[in-house]
Amino acid sequence: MLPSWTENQELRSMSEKPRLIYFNGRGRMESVRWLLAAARVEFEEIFLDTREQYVKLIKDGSLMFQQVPLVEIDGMKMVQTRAILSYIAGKYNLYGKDLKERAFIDMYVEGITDLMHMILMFPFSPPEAKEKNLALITERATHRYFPVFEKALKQHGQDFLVGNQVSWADIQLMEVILAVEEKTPAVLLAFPQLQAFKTRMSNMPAIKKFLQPGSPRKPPPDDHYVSTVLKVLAEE
Ligand SMILES: N[C@@H](CCC(=O)N[C@@H](CS)C(=O)NCC(=O)O)C(=O)O
Repeated sequence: MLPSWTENQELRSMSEKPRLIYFNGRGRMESVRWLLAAARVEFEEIFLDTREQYVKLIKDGSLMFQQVPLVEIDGMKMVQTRAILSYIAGKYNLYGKDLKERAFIDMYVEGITDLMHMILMFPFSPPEAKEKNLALITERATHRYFPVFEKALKQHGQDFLVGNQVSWADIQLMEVILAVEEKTPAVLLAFPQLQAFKTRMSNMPAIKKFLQPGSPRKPPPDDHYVSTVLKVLAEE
C-alpha cells in the first residue's frame, strides 16, 4: 500500500537534514552541533542576524517559548536545548542502554550544562565583572566539576563515562573541557584521566573532523557575536 500524504510528508522530513536556526556563534546551539557531528549527521544552519528574522519566527509560531535555539528535525520544530539534545542522543544511540545508564548520563550532562552556562554567559558580563567571572569559571571547573569526571573515569575504568561506549555525556564533557581550556590553558594539569580522555576523544574520526578548520564548529564568541545577539533579542 502507498503511504498516505501525511506519512509521505513524515518520510520526506525524516530523510531531510536537520536545520539549525540560531546565531552564527556558539551559545546554546554549540552542544547541538557537537552532538550531531559526533553522530555523523550532516545539518544545515540558518543564522539570525536581524531582529526581523527573529520576530518573524515568533509571529509564524515557530518558537514555542519565543526563544531560540530552534531545530527542525524529523518534521518537528524543536525548541529547548535539552529536549533537542536528548532527542538526538536517543535517536543516534548516544543515550545509554538502559534507564540507569540514562540516569547517569542525565546527571553528568546537567552538571556540565551548569558549568557551560557560566561560560556562555561570560561574554555578556559587564567589563567590571569579567575578572571575577573568569576566576569563578576556573574555580568551579577545578574544584567542583572536573574532579567528578576525573573520579568517574578512574573508577569506571572504561574509555567513556557511562557503559563502555561513547554517549552524550562524553561529547558534552569534551566540549566543556575545550571551552574551559580556552580560558585557562593549564586547567587539566591536575587531571590525568581528563587529559587522556581528551586525547581519546580528539582521535575519534567524527570528533577529529569537527575539530578541524572549516567544520560547523563555531569560534569563541567575539564582540560582533555579542552585539548581534543583543541586537536580535533586544526589545524596542
Ligand atoms: N531554556 C531555553 C532557554 C533558551 C534561551 O534563553 N534562549 C535565548 C537565546 S540563547 C533567547 O531566545 N532569549 C530570548 C528570550 O528569552 O526572550 C533553552 O535551553 O533552550
